[in-house]
Amino acid sequence: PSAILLKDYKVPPFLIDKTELTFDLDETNTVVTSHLHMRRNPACGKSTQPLVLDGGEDIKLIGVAMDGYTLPSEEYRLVDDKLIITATADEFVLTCETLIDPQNNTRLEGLYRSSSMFCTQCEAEGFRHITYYLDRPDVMSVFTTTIIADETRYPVMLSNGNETERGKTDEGKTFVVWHDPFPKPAYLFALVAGDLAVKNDVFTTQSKRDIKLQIFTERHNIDKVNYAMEALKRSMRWDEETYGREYDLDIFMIVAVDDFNMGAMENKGLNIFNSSCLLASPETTTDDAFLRVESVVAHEYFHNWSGNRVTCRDWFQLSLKEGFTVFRDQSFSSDMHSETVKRVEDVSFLKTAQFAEDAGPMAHPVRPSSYIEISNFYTLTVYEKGAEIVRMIHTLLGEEAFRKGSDLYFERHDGQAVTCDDFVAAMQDASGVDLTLFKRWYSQAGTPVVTVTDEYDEQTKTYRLTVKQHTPATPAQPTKLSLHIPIRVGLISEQGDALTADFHNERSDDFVLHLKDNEQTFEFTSVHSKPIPSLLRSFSAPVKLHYEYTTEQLLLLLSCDSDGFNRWSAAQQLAVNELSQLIQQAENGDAFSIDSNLVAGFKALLEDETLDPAMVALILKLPSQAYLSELAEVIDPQAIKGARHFLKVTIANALAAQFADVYKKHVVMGKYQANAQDIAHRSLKNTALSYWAESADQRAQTAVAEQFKQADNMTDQFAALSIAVKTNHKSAQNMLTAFYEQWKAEPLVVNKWLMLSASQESDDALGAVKALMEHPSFDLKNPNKVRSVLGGFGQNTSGFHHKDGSGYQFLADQIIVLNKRNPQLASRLCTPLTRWKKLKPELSVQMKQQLERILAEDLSKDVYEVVSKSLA
Ligand code: HT7
Ligand code: ZN
Repeated sequence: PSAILLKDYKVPPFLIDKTELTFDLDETNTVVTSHLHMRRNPACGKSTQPLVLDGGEDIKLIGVAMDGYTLPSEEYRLVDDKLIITATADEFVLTCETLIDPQNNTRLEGLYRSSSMFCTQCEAEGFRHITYYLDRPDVMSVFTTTIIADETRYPVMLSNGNETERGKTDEGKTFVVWHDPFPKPAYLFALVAGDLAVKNDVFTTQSKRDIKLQIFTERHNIDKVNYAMEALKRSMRWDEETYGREYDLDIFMIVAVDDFNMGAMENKGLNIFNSSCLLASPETTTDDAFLRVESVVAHEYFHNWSGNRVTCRDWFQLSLKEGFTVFRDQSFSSDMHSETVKRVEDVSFLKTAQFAEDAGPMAHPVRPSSYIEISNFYTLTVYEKGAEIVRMIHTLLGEEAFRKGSDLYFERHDGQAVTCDDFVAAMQDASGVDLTLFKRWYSQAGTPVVTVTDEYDEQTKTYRLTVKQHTPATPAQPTKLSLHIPIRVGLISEQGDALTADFHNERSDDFVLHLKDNEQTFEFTSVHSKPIPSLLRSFSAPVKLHYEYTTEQLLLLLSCDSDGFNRWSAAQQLAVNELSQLIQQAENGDAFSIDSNLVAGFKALLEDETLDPAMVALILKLPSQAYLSELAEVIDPQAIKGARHFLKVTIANALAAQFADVYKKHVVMGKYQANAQDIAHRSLKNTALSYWAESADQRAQTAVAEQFKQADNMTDQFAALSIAVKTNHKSAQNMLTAFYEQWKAEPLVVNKWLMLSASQESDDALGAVKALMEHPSFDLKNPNKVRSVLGGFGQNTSGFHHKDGSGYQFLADQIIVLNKRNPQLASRLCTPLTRWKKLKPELSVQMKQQLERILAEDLSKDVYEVVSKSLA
């Protein structure tokens, strides 16, 4: 397969002003008729280029006509899934009839079946699996869609826009016509048909228009959409208040489907959701999952402006809509709950997963310059690092100018398909802030390393920070340029108070430094005592920061920094320092020994009742095995696991009484609510239990079993079960069995059970995972189930990283099977194998062998791209 390059972008030679589609729905033989009102693109001048329409290997062309004239087979060609028509007029109506088989569409792209319904997924290039089309985001068209089906089986028939007509065909079937007045690219097209239940609501916009809101699910799930509906209304209000964006159509619909490759899809007026991101009830959904529902509902809704009204010119610009929309959904969640907690969670995820991507073989810029399969570029870099870029622009411009920039962007580009440069230009033009150098963030891959040293001159009361930046080489980018990095800094006295200083004619204790060169020194004057710097406050840039903090300084920052984020960051650094030593000891075969500073810091934290329980819980969470792997130069999974376990048990035994006390104090009384306050208490309570259960105090074991039995909500029940499994509770197996029996009718809960079971460490972890894949609740067609089992197995150190390589071989076997059935899913499952170069040599060689074995297969573009780049 060949690569597509950003530099080859050309405007489309044809435009499609109107798209009229008719779907005669049938499980295995759906006939799609399209009438495309086309004309040559005036931007191409006088051209005679042939018309080349995208298609897929899974669609069958029945016939093609131009202005009503049926083309004989010599007047068109089908080459490499493309329909080519050499001779066309300047303006014409092209009619295509195609036959598709939704029932056997296991790729879950285009039109497919999920349970008993029909649904679509067209981003990025799924529409070409429905009919021949100019399937690219810069071709925007007004769609009218007619759905014909047997109403007894498919009483609900939906598409984008407004329903304009409904009636009976001559054969007695029902037809429904939908018209979407907003021109859109084909990737935003959607169709759903099924026997669905609906929850209705109304939202009154700021200009007093009533919008009909509808959420559709399979009948047995309709009692689980209240939370999503409320989240939708909060999102609509927030977008009006924060960005001045009002909803445009008269109706907004969401549909939940069980089989879905990603989280959700922002189709115009008809969002389609993975049911795991929409359905929620206290009994079946954890706090984390509630928050995820809220943020995904918000994310997809926000796309109506940042993505749909203003869309991407080409797929290289994906972060234009995704980075901006992630930034918007993060800000929304932050406003709805706690700003610091949200920031810690987002940064922790970025530093674990995106930094690893940036350091691996698939590293790419936020605006990539080449791809083989675009589905592989829906990445943490495009989404999360893309959001960090928007956040940095927000920091550079300030709240008010950022809003002016956003207003200008929407005003300038409404109804257009544009680039990341257009976004930055609007921000620059509205604010007057020069973003020329800053734009390098879009084109340069890799995580910059920022190293800070300092000196304080007692005589002159001057404090200097010398800051250096360096970005390591990434594939295809051996040399790197310096970036414009905003570094928020605070100064703190050795007593823990804020310390003011003069810097650039401003007296403050909190500054934004603009690092633009490879090395710069920043001088602060009138600083009355030697400061401890609080660096990169709120994580003002996605970089790796190095400063030689002493343990005492970190403990001071942990207890005194006014920036909540950096208090967490100090605790993380303390734990990382401790764990690095333990990992080293494990690798050397030495006995474990720890410093007691972390224990002292945690003790103070547990005894301070004035602190926000959510923050205390976050600080107590030890750096994950995945994050420690990202930090390691050479990954030794067993050593990391052993070190982490030792530290947790040591802290647990030293502070068992405090953990028991905190556990009891933070029990939430009353009816379950997914609000910030209750979530915070549950989080601290369950974190305390996870430590207490690691201690020698037997009462903790009883508490775990009691909580499992008596919990009235999934957060507490699942926390108890997970703790039991992770601490080898004597009843862990019985609890797992009881949990399955209790929840076997709830697929989303069963997925949690599958994941936890697959992650359970044992001598025969692989055997256990194989048995799970034979379990009646498992279904290879369902991506959520595959991700649960294989994702859980990926966290199973003894099983996945078994020294005989059997864990890697098993994952490779699954990838090979899924490569044909569902290439997008298969390709994502490759991620753990792409880290092979960083593993210790005896494991690395085995992982590499499995990648080579996969590469020898007849591969989809998706899997080929990831595996071949990993081996390069
Ligand atoms: N914009 C949506 C992306 C998406 C997707 C991409 C590839 C394959 C399947 C997919 N499902 C959804 C989701 C979003 O970012 O909002
Ligand atoms: Zn998105």
